[in-house]
Amino acid sequence: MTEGFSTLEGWYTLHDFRTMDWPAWKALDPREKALVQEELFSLLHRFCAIDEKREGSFGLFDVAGHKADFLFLNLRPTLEEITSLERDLNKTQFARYAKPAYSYVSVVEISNYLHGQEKKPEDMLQDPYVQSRLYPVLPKVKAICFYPMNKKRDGQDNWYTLPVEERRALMRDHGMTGRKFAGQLTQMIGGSIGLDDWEWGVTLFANDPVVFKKVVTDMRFDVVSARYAEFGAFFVGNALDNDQLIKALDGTCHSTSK
Ligand code: 76R
Repeated sequence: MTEGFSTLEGWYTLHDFRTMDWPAWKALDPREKALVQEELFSLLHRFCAIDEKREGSFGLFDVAGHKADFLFLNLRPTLEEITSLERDLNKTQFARYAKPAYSYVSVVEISNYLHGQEKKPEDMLQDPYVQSRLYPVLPKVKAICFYPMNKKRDGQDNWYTLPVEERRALMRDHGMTGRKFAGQLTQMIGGSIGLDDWEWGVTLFANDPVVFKKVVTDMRFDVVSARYAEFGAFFVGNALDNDQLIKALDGTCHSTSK
């Protein structure tokens, strides 16, 4: 840990992207389809109940493009709960039709680049704002954008050899750009060094997906992104409630109440 810099960690996250085998799904007998959906809904009810008890958070999204069809996004206090819920989904009949497309594991992270430089981590943890960022209720907005990213370690462009003061100044500019979008966008940063293939998973939530394009474009002009950022694949989608999910699956289900 470099001097003057620390991170706090909250809930573990699993972004579980699935691609539907639509021909197999369409070929299912309607009664069979209803049973598969009912089993899926009982699992989704459990995920939602955890959200209500504040023992994690859950969101389901309809992904645009061919990279995936659905995103199951789950946050939990421990990695054991993450592997267990992943298995629960895999054991459903629905998983025969909803194949793994991509996944990302991280832990919600906030850094003290801008806040709490003088505060001890244990004092920062008392702050209700910090609590709400580390243990977030996923916002009930229309759209989501997810992508993994790194900070470069490439010759002169090495984020990790920059002095902390320089990183802090660059992150201040990043934060200022971000704040121009206050009220239109929520960011959730998942730290994934040592957990997955990239260093962070960035999840953005907004009602208008155009905001994703605008914020990511503006940030490309900040030195921290222009010079040091490397990006993985981008995923974008719409939030799905139970009724919309049934419509998407083109089926019927008796136990749709949340
Ligand atoms: O003000 C604060 O409380 C937090 C300031 C802040 C930090 C520390 C902040 C603000 N971010 C921080 C950390 Mn962010 N963020 C991204 C991306 O596309 C790109 O170019 C980058 C992807 C977006 C769009 C975005 C949005 N942020 C980070 C980190 C960890 C870096 C590290 O530790 O080195 C990453 C990888 C990252 C990436 N950021 C904001 C936003 C927005 C909209 C804000 C202001 C609003 C907010 O605080 O939520």
